[in-house]
Amino acid sequence: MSDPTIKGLPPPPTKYDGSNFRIAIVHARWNDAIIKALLEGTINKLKEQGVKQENIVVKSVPGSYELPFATKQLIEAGKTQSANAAPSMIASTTNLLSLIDNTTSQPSGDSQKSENTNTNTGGALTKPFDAIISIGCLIKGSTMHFEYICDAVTHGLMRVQLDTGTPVVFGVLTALNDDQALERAGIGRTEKGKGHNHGEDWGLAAVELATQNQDWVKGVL
Ligand code: RBF
Repeated sequence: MSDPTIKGLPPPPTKYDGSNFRIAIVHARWNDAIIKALLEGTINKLKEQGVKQENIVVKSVPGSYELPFATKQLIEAGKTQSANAAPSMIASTTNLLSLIDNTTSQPSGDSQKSENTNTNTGGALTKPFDAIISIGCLIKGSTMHFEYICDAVTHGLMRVQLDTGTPVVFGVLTALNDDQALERAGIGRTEKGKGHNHGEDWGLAAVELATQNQDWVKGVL
């Protein structure tokens, strides 16, 4: 019998509903096989919690060092996109009101139909991101590079979430060797087995934080 372990993330206290969330994922491309597995685990878990494919935006950067900047820019881009989409929503509301007005005065014509076109492409949400998951895999080499990048990325991502108010999930593996990284991506090749894909935990964390933050920003506890 294998030893029981106290480590790891227990199941969430409640089943969260991600169906109305817009989630961004930004991943580094260094250590590609590991990143691919982590990305798959993350997306699978997001979908399992109801997040729709069209509301998951995936972007990539070369390495983990680029993650804090890209994470911040994506959060800001989501907010800008949302603000730009707002006028067309106001316009459609106005059109709806004029439709009500017109029921008493004149029949609706073709011109109104064209004004009511939904500019929200493919039904995907255009609101700001509810959470963002930053994925990378750092593997220690023979120089101090690893230590410096780990430190910078960790602090950078923490700063981004505190500065922007958008939850940032820390999806960065900091492994001392290849096997540690492979096992944490669920594709281990050692006798201990394949390990656990931590991307799944990151998908869960994103929906949980997005749900809780929705209340917190409204002053609801
Ligand atoms: N990026 C990673 O995401 N994981 C790594 O393990 C990694 N190791 C690196 C090792 C060296 C010696 C160098 C020069 C870069 C490494 N990078 C790694 C890339 C780094 O995050 C970044 O993309 C580049 O430094 C360009 O800013």
